[in-house]
Amino acid sequence: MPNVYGVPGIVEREGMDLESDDMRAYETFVSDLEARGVDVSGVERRLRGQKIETPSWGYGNSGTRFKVFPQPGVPRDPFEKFEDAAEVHRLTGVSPTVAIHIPWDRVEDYAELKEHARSLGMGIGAVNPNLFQDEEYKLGSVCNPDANVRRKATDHLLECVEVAREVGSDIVSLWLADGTNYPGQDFFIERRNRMLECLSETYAAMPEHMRLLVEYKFYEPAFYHTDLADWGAALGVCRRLGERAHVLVDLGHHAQGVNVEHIVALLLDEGRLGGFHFNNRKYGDDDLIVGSVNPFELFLIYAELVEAEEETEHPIAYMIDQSHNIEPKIEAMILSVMNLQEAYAKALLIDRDALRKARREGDVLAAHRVMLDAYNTDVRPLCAKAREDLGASPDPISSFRSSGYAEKASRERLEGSQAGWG
Ligand SMILES: [Mn+2]
Repeated sequence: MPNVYGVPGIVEREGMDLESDDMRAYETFVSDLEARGVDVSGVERRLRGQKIETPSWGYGNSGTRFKVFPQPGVPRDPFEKFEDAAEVHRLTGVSPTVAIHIPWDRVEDYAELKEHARSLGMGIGAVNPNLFQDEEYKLGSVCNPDANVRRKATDHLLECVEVAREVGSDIVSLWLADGTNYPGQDFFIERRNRMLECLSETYAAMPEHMRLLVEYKFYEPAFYHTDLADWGAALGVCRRLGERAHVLVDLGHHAQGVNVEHIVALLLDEGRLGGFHFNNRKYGDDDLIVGSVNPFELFLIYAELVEAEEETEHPIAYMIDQSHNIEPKIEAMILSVMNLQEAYAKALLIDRDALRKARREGDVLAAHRVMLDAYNTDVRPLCAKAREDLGASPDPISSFRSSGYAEKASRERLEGSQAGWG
């Protein structure tokens, strides 16, 4: 068994003693990294500074088109979703904010929700409008041929700007389900102009500190064309709106084989990378736990981010967007955050000087091996140490399992409902 820092070969014990074997094992691990030229304290500092936002909808019941499997202890209202999220933050130390979804998280008094979050040591993050669930949106929301429907959609966007203002959030994060199902159904360009008109009105209503994140997705629910199908379409719209409109990359929203890390690099270079929706996929928009199917891709995305993130003018919003249909939700969220910590840690270990040299010299495999050296390093001890230093848990899943939180929630929360669809 690994010890509390996950250093292999040391037996795990009750009542860890950081002065003795655990700490000595970690020091050996650190000197090995330092011998490779790694600035370990710098890596530890950046790991402690990482921030991952979890989504309120990731704590509610969810399902596929075919079935929602309810889970015991699921939150009954937005307040309880924040309690679950606070548990994830307590154990990981890096997830202090929660994205909310309107109307799923609509409450009478947003100041009360904000205060509730604050009392848990949490904050409210991105506000996500819902432009896909009402009858009127059958032919789209902001792209709909009917001006009355577009008015309704725009009013909802304006409501979300207002909610963001009330809860002290600086992000409205937009995903459109708009598209067409059949060739000839509607005008591509007219639809785009309708969208630009609605989004311009929304953008103009945002206070100076607020940003609009524009998410794209190549298909679904529309199956012939999608109005914001890819990063280029999203970037074009952002450019038309203004400096505070940025592209959001959801890892599950590309066709098979698309090089997502390349998209990340391009958006960084354009100064328009606004944020991420982390998840993982095998086939479609599967919304599985980030890093579960393709951890190497996640590492390569972070490899592009680590150099750029300290120089970007605006902070990049790192958010999880997942649907935990069969797995326990809080544990799934904890594991997701840990996977993101590990991907980030590995990317921080990349020997940038060696990489630059190999690239300049055209040494193809030397450059590739620099990446493999970082990727193949077991960074769990570093991440455990960072969590420990933040006052969180070195071993969050075990801590959660022994805390009794899930059992208590199952006993006390009866008749929790699903996140909002089905
Ligand atoms: Mn998303």
